[in-house]
Amino acid sequence: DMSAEEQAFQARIDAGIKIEPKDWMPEAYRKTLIRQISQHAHSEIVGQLPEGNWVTRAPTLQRKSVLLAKIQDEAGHGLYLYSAAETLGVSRDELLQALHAGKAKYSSIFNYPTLSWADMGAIGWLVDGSAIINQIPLCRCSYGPYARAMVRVCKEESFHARQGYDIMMALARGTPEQKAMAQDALNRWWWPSLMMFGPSDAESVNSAQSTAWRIKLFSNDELRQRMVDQTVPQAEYLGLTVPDPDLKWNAERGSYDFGEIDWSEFHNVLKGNGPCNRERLRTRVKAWDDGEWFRDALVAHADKQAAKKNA
Ligand code: FAQ
Repeated sequence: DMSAEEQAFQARIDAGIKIEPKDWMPEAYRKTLIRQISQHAHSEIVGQLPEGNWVTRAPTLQRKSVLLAKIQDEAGHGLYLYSAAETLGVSRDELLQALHAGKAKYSSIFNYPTLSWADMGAIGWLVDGSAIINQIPLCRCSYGPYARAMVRVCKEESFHARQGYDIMMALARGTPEQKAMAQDALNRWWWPSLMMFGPSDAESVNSAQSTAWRIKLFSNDELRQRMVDQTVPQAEYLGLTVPDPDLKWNAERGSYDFGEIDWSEFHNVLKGNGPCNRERLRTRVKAWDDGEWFRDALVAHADKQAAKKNA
């Protein structure tokens, strides 16, 4: 049974009132948000790595500067999200330690390799496309700092998705080799992109409570369906084939039916055994260790300034 405090809290949520950092909240609500927001922050930061692989090999100066801008946006998103998590009483150092120790999750999608330039197109189109579908509703979620961070993040994500689709269009209209590269990237990124939305509703342990708290406004399967319905016509426009023999328009539902996701692959990636899990973690830990001298210098400088002021 809910306490009087919990009932009042749930009534505010049901009335669509945002919860702010200093408001009373159940410990489980705080914990759920720290979990989700920190996973989301880690995803933005680790998500820079697959694209970082192509910065020095972008085909033109224009493509390179656009890709750089996108990757820098992702750093910014990670920082807003760590700040939003900190409003819940956890420190950024604790969150990063959990990531570096391999204890914190980040999105499964960033454990796949980027083998060709076309992967920059497929990531923008499919991965940022999926991120937008998942994040637009989060702009209306119950926790104020998270909801507000999502507004700007979503605007930037739509630029990212457009740049990805623009790469796909250039390749799809290019030479047969270029078109084949685009098709290969779609083949490799399609299913992992569908996995981004999380387990099926039947398997989603956190959904019921997160929905009651208006952290989730749509279920994992609803958002995944929305992604398929939005993306299939975009693939058709490119003249590419979605790698799913079971994909079929269902006129009765007004939606596409699609094939079964390989959930064993998903769980394997979550356990740390995807193609790039170890490499991603190693790269982040090395970046943290290599930056130690700089963090130490910042603290030393701040201490010196404070000492001067107090003298
Ligand atoms: N990967 O009960 P549920 C981006 C975990 S976009 C890894 O359904 P929930 C932009 C889940 O955490 C990507 N783990 O959980 C970008 C839970 O484990 P836990 C980031 C996953 O939370 C683009 C367990 O499975 N976006 O970064 C995944 O209700 C391009 C059971 O699942 C967000 O984080 C997965 N795919 O729903 C950057 C959005 N799916 O924590 C660079 C915010 C599930 O109990 C380049 N997050 N799990 O140990 C969410 O909306 C939700 O957390 C879901 C999962 C929908 C991801």
